[in-house]
Amino acid sequence: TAGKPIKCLAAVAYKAGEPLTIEEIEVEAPKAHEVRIKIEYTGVCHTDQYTLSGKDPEGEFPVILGHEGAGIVESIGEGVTSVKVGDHVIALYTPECRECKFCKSGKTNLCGKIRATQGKGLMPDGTPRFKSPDGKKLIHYMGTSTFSQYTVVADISVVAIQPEAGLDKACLLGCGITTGYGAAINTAKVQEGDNVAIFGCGAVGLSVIQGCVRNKAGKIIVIDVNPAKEEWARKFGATDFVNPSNLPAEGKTLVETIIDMTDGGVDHSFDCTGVVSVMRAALECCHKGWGQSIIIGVAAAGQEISTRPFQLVTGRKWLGCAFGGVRGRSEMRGLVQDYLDGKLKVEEFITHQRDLKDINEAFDLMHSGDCIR
Ligand code: NAD
Ligand code: AHE
Ligand code: ZN
Repeated sequence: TAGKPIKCLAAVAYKAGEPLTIEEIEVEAPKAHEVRIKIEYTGVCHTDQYTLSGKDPEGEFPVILGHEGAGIVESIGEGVTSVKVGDHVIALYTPECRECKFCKSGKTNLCGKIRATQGKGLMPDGTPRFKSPDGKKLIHYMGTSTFSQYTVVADISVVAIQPEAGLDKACLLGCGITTGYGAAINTAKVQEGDNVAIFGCGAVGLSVIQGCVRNKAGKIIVIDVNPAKEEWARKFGATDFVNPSNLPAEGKTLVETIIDMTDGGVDHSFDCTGVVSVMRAALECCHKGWGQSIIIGVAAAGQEISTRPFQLVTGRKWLGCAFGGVRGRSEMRGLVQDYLDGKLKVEEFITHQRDLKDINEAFDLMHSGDCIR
């Protein structure tokens, strides 16, 4: 079928806030520098839910969501050299072209080459590869659209991985796990003995814990409003757990509690909630003079962060990252190897599995509190 359109099932988001519709769509052949992937597994990330809710300023409909997917290359367009038919691959919502200003800077993993069209839900040539049953255009999402049995991505938005990894596990390296692990290692550069506070214990927060454990952090304090997350946090290596609705010392705020636990504040904090008031607390529990806070959570359109500038004047730093600062094409195999060598937990994240036809249940489960991925 290489070179021809393929009919397959996809979960289409027709309208903000409404369940996805499973239906047969048409996926065109990959054009030059494009790759068509048979998606075998995909995670459902909080960011998919955020865009489906209508709160994403870039969100448009009808769209095929999904950005945490893995599969097998089905066909390639002209000029594709980085992957071949049959390769096991992970789709990359943060591409890596190695030739734009961003890639060449050596300072960031954000690649600028196709960001504009990706944000509009189109392939780099400005057109989509999906068509709905009535022939209308469907747009892409985050350059990946993994909620389809077949998808087309740019060749800079895909990486071949070790087939031994198992695509059901490997897909999770397409977003949540890489994001948290990378944020601790690449962005914060946690050092041995550093004290850290991690706000939000979902897949991203748990992965930050893993990065902190790998770099031999000192205290690893996890904060979550869901008390059931304490067991998860400790299993991954947290040394302390704080529930903001049930603080240990009366009359103390959450920020004061963390400052007291760490002799003046943490060296690094991470927001893995997307809640702007939490982002403020995460900054303000940092140690005076050097503590830094990394924003990972995605907040809705219109939300803004605030603090007293004094917090920064006195040496705290506010940072953030996407995809854990990871350059997917160069670094993904290394992460997969960490998993294969038993140094990075992946299968532990899989709490629920559903068929594509039941994807709306997967969205419901995401809110249930006992679901990690
Ligand atoms: P999740 O929903 O599984 O986890 C969030 C956790 O935060 C939950 O355990 C929840 O109980 C907790 N929480 C909610 N409100 C809280 C509060 N006020 N105080 C303390 N804890 C609170 O989500 P996830 O998949 O782990 O993703 C976390 C965030 O990261 C989301 O906003 C997601 O969109 C974002 N994200 C960003 C990137 C990136 O590249 N920057 C990548 C992946 C996900
Ligand atoms: N369109 C959204 C962007 C949200 C956002 O920041 N997304 C992250 C990835 S979240 C994965 O779960 C990201 O990659 N950001 C960098 C980028 O270039 O989008 C909004 O809120 O506007
Ligand atoms: Zn995600």
